Amino acid sequence: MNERGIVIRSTGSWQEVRLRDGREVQCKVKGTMRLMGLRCTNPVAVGDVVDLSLRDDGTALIAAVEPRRNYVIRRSSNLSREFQIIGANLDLALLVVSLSQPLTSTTFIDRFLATCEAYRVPAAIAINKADMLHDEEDGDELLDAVAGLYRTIGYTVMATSTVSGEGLEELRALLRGKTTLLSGNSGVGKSSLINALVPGVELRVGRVSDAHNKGTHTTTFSEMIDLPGGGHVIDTPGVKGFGTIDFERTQVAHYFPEIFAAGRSCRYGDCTHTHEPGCAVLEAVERSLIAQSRYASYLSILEDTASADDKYRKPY
Ligand SMILES: Nc1nc2c(ncn2[C@@H]2O[C@H](COP(=O)(O)OP(=O)(O)O)[C@@H](O)[C@H]2O)c(=O)[nH]1
Ligand SMILES: [Mg+2]
Ligand SMILES: [Zn+2]
Repeated sequence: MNERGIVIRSTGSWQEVRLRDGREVQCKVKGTMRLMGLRCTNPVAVGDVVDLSLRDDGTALIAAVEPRRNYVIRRSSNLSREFQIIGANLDLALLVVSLSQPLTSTTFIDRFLATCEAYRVPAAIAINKADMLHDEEDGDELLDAVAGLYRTIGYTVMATSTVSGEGLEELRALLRGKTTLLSGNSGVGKSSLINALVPGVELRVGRVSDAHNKGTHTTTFSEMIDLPGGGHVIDTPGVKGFGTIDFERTQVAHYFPEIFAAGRSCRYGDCTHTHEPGCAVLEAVERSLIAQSRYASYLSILEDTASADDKYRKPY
């Protein structure tokens, strides 16, 4: 019998799909689909709408994935050939960052935001563990600087704490009625935030190891959770780096809104904003109108596209 449903849990090798009548079934992906997604570690992601055929034992085979409205995808590791779709059919991607333990790098933030721009997923940032920053010397200055940087570009940024409750009302309001992907390094507090927003889910939360200030990988699969006021959040395993994929060299600036805006005034239409005379972006960086960190991230993605060019053309 054929059914349609939405993928609510996925480890990559198995999926749990919620059918329209609310039943949840364990699924495997049909072998042929795996081949089609050869370079992708998961041809089916949480948020996907899938067609499946139920088997007598109560499990099902996923036969097809409906076209995605959008998705967030990353390269499994830097310049690796494998891709990972982190979530599909999203209203919002919330990047959870921490500026204390662990420290999320600006490169990570910028690569994530650029990917969201490229795949047309609205993005926002939660700077979690705000309580720790308030306790640290210069912590509030760091918080304001990072929040200010991304707000100026146009992103919604909020400071949150699952310990003090700071920012949780604001976060609740932002997520209401939407399907939101939570992403970020391990140990930044994604699962803790969901636990704070959804009474009773009790997702496993990891300890940040003292030795490396990195979270243990407590969340091992992606999972969609219903929000009490309507909407859904997708908890994901933490990722170390964020490799961007299939960006055209000339397109990279499009994914940095402030660089794109400044670039309209460059002398040459095909300016790469790296060395050209009359480059308005270089001038804006010089005058600190564009943050050094953002420009460095732009260059790092540009470098990846140079080495990846031709080798990894669009997988889809
Ligand atoms: N001080 C502080 N610790 C937090 C906060 N949120 C989470 N943590 C801690 O950070 C660690 C990692 O949290 P977890 O939710 O597993 O992070 P995840 O890997 O992003 O899902 C746990 O020890 C949490 O108790 C916060 O807002 N403030
Ligand atoms: Mg987690
Ligand atoms: Zn330029």
